[in-house]
Amino acid sequence: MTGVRRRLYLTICAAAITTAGVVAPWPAAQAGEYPVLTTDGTICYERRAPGETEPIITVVLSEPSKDDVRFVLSTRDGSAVSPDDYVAIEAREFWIPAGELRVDIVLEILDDKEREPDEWFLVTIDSAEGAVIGTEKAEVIIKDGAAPPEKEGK
Ligand SMILES: [Ca+2]
Ligand SMILES: [Ca+2]
Repeated sequence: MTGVRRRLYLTICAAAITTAGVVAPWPAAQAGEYPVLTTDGTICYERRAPGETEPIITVVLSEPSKDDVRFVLSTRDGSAVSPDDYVAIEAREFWIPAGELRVDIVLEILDDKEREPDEWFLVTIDSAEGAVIGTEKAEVIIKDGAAPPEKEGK
């Protein structure tokens, strides 16, 4: 903290003591005020059958907000690497419209035609406006090849 910012902080703390008698920690006050933004990651296959939808991750709010909630989302390479295994998302802005609880984000997973073990990469919520970030990062697991056909008569 720089000298000026530290002095400002101390001044505000002193003001809080005189007006309220106690100093409430700021982040806790915010956490009660704003909904919490989380994502779970997902497990998907690198190859999709014809007609099968693209894999998605869902970002959800703990409760609806009266304002749009905006956030910036990125991906980070793990054992899965962009652009060989998936298409990276680089600090792209998304939003959940006022009154709604979720947004689906489509992932572009790429089939490299090589046999390999499961691979993973991370999805991170870098910043948010109008919400507190509950999940800073979540894992996307890419399984090799296509999903096995579902057995019938089960
Ligand atoms: Ca791969
Ligand atoms: Ca593969």
